[in-house]
Amino acid sequence: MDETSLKQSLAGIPVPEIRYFSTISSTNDEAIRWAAEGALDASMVIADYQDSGRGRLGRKWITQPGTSLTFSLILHPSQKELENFSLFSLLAAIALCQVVSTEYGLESSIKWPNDVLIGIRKVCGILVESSWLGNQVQGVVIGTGINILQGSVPSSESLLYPATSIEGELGFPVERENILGSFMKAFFSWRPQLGSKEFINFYENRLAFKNKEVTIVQPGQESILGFVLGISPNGDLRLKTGEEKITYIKAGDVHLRPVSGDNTPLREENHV
Ligand code: BT5
Repeated sequence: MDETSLKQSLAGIPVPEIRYFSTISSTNDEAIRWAAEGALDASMVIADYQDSGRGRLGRKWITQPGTSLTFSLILHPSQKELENFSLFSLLAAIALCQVVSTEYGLESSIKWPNDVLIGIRKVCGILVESSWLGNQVQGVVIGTGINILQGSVPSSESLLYPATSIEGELGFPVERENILGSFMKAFFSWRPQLGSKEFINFYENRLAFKNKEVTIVQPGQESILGFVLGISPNGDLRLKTGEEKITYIKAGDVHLRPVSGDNTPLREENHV
């Protein structure tokens, strides 16, 4: 991967500027800095290797050089997009699901809010962060890590949840640039549909644990037990928590665990 091959793979996609690094700490950190300096909408930071890739709540995103895609897109939301701000975190997950199914014939699902799974294994993690100027959003940074080649899959002891790669699922290697180009096309074709019925339906059709009983564990709060129904128009998880009771879980950090006794393969993991 280099600047030339990246530009070729992004031909025809409205990315005004790319910053490519062979090694960086975290593409999100660079993107947040760049957003504050005035990066244009849809500018992109991409790295062959991150040595301090981040997940949520101080967790790590682990990659190896030359094996995965790690990039961050800077968006300046329009007024209409600001009304659906919380859905930005679902957009990249939708785009990747579409690419892996239409181009590679792989079934994927989304563990709410935005981990992409193939079978029971995580293939992609997404970290959305915003930069603010006073109470105005200056930019949204969508950081995406996709395991492409099998060498990108971290050892199991460093993981909370089993992981896989596109190569591992297909049985043959794929070019990172090809997936990037397809992902970006899908991302920008879904962007105008943020919050539309199609957007919510597409997401709900791929929602992992649908109709399954899960436990939601939120730091400092009592766990909630319920059946996954879908999401609300603003991306909250909709759970059936009683005969007539629906509970909405705000997008944020939760541990979503299948309940003991449910014998789907997913419940082999104790931390989903
Ligand atoms: C995420 O956090 O899944 C968000 C990851 C976002 C990574 C991108 S890469 C580009 C941009 N720059 C950054 O610095 N970050 C973004 P979370 O839901 O908190 O999951 C983190 C957990 O995923 C870790 O604790 C591990 O268990 C697991 N994990 C780490 N590396 C992994 C990998 N390569 N594949 C699958 N799982 C992994």
